[in-house]
Amino acid sequence: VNVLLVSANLETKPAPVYPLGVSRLATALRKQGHTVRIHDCLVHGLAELPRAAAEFEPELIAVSLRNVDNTESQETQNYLDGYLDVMARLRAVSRAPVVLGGTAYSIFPEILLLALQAEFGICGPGEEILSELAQALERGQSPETVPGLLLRSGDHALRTARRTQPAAVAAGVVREPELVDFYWSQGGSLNVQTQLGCKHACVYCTYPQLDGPVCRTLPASAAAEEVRRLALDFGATHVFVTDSVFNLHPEHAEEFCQALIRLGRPASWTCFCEPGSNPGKLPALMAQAGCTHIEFGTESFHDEVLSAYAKPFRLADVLAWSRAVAEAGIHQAHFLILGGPGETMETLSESFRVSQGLTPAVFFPYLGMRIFPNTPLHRLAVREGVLPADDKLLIPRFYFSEWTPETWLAQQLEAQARRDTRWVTPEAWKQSEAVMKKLRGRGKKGPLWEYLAH
Ligand code: B12
Ligand code: SF4
Repeated sequence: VNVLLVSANLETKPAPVYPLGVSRLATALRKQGHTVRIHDCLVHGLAELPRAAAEFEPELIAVSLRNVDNTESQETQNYLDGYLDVMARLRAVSRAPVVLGGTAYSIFPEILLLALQAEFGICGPGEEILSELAQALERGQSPETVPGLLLRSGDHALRTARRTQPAAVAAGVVREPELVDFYWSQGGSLNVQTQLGCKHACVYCTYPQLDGPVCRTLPASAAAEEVRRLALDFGATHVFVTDSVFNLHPEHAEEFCQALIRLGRPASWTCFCEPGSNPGKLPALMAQAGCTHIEFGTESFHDEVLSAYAKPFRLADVLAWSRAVAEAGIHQAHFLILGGPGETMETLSESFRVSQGLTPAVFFPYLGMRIFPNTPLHRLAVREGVLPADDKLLIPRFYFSEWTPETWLAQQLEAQARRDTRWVTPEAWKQSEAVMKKLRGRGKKGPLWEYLAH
């Protein structure tokens, strides 16, 4: 069938992000013989969407919803209105059924299916289920025969049979040259995925819901080959590894690095790491394989808070990783969530104090913890009576520890950012946009946050 794939994401901060999920879906659908057209609202324009949809005459429209909101309590940005707009433009010109997917959708499946009045929805990695849906439509079979689908019937969402196997991550994703040109010239990287899933259960995190708790890996050599193709085919010199936790399985991470080294280190790269078990030789190997930037989901520099957040590591691990990464010559940024469960005035000032010893490093603090449905944090907030049980959470809600109220916390952070400019508040990050633009104009690639560390 003719499938129109729409990337609805218009966000360009911190950088425009190549819609890798959409390319994965297109690759899977084309393999099955379907005709696919991609409309990326950022690249091709929202205004152009109706003309594209009318011209192509799709029999199925698949809309990818990436972000719900920016997870920031101070300058909250919500993307729902944009998604309603996309749906209205599509409905104005096409009667084709609409299937929703993507990370935003997967966090709020029923609510978004009904709010956007789509016909179908698919949670998590969508390659297999979307292909099965397209095939069912082609054969005139009922979509109800496709396991893992959410169907809208009036104002109700119904689930088809459960799928027994978690989706795998397949090799050989084909990128769209037109999109690559846009994202490579406008942003700081192209992207690659080497694995899916996370076995941990940090209190606030949606990732185990999005990708599943079981880790599925791409063979390391195939993942490295994708990096080589990005460099060869598109001239990419920097790649973002999108894995939730690149070093979740250190052996796989090592194999990926070794494969890149064998290929002659085709590009430099950034990834997310957990400062978990002993770093050993991994940071040095990563540097040798071209890794230049690591973003740590550290969240706090205090053991009691790390424990309350259910993080799978402690401060000693963070310090060991920080040292090892600095020695390997890799830039490091630590993302922190201030004021979540267990935070007190003492733990906060201790976090500020400990951060002084981490050099060179940049700190990106979030104030309060965004509460997402079906997370341990959601249950805690309801139990503590700070969130009504019937709050659907689509409008962002943030958890603040009773010991560190929001206004007080914001003042503390501002003071800390004045003392140590490596603490990049959302405001400072915004102010640095002009500098970033200048650097990008000079052809600098990568996340560029190391320029904020002075
Ligand atoms: C890597 C990443 C980043 C990197 C991206 C770097 C790069 N160059 O690629 C960086 C650090 C820049 C980033 C930034 C942001 N991110 Co981010 N990011 C991720 C992460 C870890 C992986 C995303 C990814 O690429 N996955 C790999 C691709 C292949 O998978 P995918 O896109 O999800 O697509 C699959 C499925 O979703 C599905 N699918 C997708 N579309 C569709 C459509 C249909 C119809 C179907 C059926 C299926 C389907 O099938 C696809 C193939 O398997 C996710 C968390 C996660 N585990 O998913 C968060 C995540 C997507 N990010 C999120 C957010 C909020 C942001 C920011 C807004 C944060 C901020 N305040 O700056 C920005 C926005 C950036 C932008 N321009 O849009 C949220 C989005 C949900 C939400 N809470 O709103 C997530 C889920 C994390 C979270 N907090 O819960 N991010
Ligand atoms: S380790 Fe990272 S991806 Fe895994 S549950 Fe914790 S925050 Fe989420």
